[in-house]
Amino acid sequence: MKNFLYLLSAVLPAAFVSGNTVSTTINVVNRNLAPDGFTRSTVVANGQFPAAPIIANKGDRLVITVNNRLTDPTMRRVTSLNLDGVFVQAPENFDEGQAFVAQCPIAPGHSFTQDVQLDPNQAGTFWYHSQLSVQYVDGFRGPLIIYDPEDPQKHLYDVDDLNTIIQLADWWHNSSVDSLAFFAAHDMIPVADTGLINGVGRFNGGPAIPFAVVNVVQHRRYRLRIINESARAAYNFSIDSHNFTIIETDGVNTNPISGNQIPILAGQRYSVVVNANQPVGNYWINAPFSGGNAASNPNQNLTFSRAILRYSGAPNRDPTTPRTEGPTGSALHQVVEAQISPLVHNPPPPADIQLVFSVAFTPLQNGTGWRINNISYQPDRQNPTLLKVIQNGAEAQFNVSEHTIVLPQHKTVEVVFPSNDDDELHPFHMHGMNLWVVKPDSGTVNNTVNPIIRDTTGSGAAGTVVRFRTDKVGAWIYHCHIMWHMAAGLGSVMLVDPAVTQATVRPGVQWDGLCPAYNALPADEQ
Ligand SMILES: *[C@@H]1O[C@H](CO)[C@@H](O)[C@H](O)[C@H]1NC(C)=O
Ligand SMILES: *[C@@H]1O[C@H](CO)[C@@H](O)[C@H](O)[C@H]1NC(C)=O
Ligand SMILES: *[C@@H]1O[C@H](CO)[C@@H](O)[C@H](O)[C@H]1NC(C)=O
Ligand SMILES: *[C@@H]1O[C@H](CO)[C@@H](O)[C@H](O)[C@H]1NC(C)=O
Ligand SMILES: *[C@@H]1O[C@H](CO)[C@@H](O)[C@H](O)[C@H]1NC(C)=O
Ligand SMILES: *[C@@H]1O[C@H](CO)[C@@H](O)[C@H](O)[C@H]1NC(C)=O
Ligand SMILES: *[C@@H]1O[C@H](CO)[C@@H](O)[C@H](O)[C@H]1NC(C)=O
Ligand SMILES: *[C@@H]1O[C@H](CO)[C@@H](O)[C@H](O)[C@H]1NC(C)=O
Ligand SMILES: *[C@@H]1O[C@H](CO)[C@@H](O)[C@H](O)[C@H]1NC(C)=O
Ligand SMILES: [Cu+2]
Repeated sequence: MKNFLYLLSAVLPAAFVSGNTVSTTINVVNRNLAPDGFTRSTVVANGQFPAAPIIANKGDRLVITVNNRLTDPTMRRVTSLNLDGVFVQAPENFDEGQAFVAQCPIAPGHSFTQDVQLDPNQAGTFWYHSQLSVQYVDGFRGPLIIYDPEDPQKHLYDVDDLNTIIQLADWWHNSSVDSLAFFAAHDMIPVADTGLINGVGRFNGGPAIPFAVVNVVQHRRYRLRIINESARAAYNFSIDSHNFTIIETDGVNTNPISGNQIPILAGQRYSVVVNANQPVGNYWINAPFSGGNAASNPNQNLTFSRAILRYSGAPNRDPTTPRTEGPTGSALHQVVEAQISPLVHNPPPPADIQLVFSVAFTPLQNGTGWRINNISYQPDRQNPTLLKVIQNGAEAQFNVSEHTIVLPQHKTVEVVFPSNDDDELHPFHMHGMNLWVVKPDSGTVNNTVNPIIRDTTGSGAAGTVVRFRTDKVGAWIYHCHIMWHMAAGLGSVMLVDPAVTQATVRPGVQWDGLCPAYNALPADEQ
């Protein structure tokens, strides 16, 4: 019984599910956009930033066709799509999107259709983005919401619609290619110019772009779905004069827990219920972010990283209260990961296998960068992991730098991150499955009774311990969601039973064509 949720999803074959099919076409294009008033070329889905939400119900099938129409040589012209946090089923590992692990990138002029049967038990707040290097920094990122018509938390809120999706994103004026070159040359991630909320923001010296508005009606309760789509920044989310109740972490229902501020790392999602129980008015939503400071980029101004909660009947103007970074001192009731527990009792099984991941950094100029156990992850750019496994099964060979860890099926793996002395948390994100966060950075004990369950958790100075099950065959990347760190080596691949992967994963002709098309590109287009 203790593995109830997991077992249920494992034994229900996709054919049992009678959901609808949600079909979407994403034309990935270059377009000049100015979300903060500064015009730059972007890489965006259907010409929009942020990309339009993909909306589904629990158990639906998602059929997403990506047409690569990229032409701008100042940015990467190949691409790939990841449905972040979605439990892609094991035999569909090839639809997972991780460039150089699950597939070759999609070449310009080519298409790839990802056909994903959603897990019958998975609902909540997700997002989709380019999973090629740091390309999502150039704009290809948007929300993916899986609604649950039988949401067990429905009694806690009245409104949950497109108006209540809150997307936090860091934004750079330079292209990600230039920024990555800067990082490699200086060992310093370029400091974001702007923090965007729902696609708008301001920077020092820029125009006064109107802040995003979340409209509410007094006395109604709103489920805000907050997505940290940042490539680096972590945000402290709060709303002036309002408490909120957290009910979801990364697609997992939680026991309701209240506070007035929550830190959100890159790649993490929370649903919070806000009761519009204050006098009719305009209130600041504060989302100051970390990641560099104004001293290293004079454009950056944390007091601009905000939106407005506007009650129906309030004047159409900014709040008149000071622009703070949220509650402080005795007024601060911060909710930390270690206090949150899943709604459905689902403790982790005892560990069968233990991995220790020591994270360290040596300067990029010396050719290494970020390392896990002294391995700086770099994929084999001609031969993605899954391709090698499909060709060679258990005999597949990997370079050390591919940091591929072969695991047996149906085991519980514990990953221990010893304390590191980095000044920021590394939000490690697992593809295809969830993690039991036995010891979050904010915890002091190992909780094997009711730990938080999510797919992204920060590892830092206090050390963390997570567990996951190897019940899905295939190659699943486990990486830091600070995409700059990942590009500099902070990743590894969990390869579950290559022999069974070879026997069961059947990608099809369109997938088979991706590598030949990619490998035929001139080097500067790859
Ligand atoms: C960004 O672009 C500007 C103008 O081209 C340049 O001066 C600056 O060095 C660039 N910064 C980075 C981090 O690439
Ligand atoms: C988003 O994640 C980044 C990186 O972990 C973090 O610095 C930033 O504060 C987060 N933003 C929010 C709003 O939580
Ligand atoms: C928020 O919660 C705190 C702590 O429970 C409480 O003291 C405060 O009155 C609440 N504020 C509002 C606006 O409900
Ligand atoms: C978030 O708030 C905590 C507690 O006040 C503070 O330690 C941290 O520096 C803040 N982070 C950001 C990104 O503002
Ligand atoms: C941020 O913007 C405000 C309002 O324009 C300004 O008063 C403040 O000096 C700016 N802060 C920084 C660090 O640039
Ligand atoms: C690179 O390594 C050499 C030899 O260990 C060392 O002397 C040098 O300081 C390193 N460079 C940087 C930028 O750390
Ligand atoms: C770490 O890796 C580097 C480069 O691959 C190698 O030279 C060095 O000996 C390794 N150090 C340890 C402690 O394994
Ligand atoms: C190692 O990587 C290179 C390309 O970087 C590739 O040609 C070679 O086949 C790889 N070796 C293995 C064992 O995968
Ligand atoms: C938590 O578990 C890890 C890994 O099993 C272990 O190394 C560590 O000592 C435990 N910590 C505590 C406080 O029990
Ligand atoms: Cu990191």
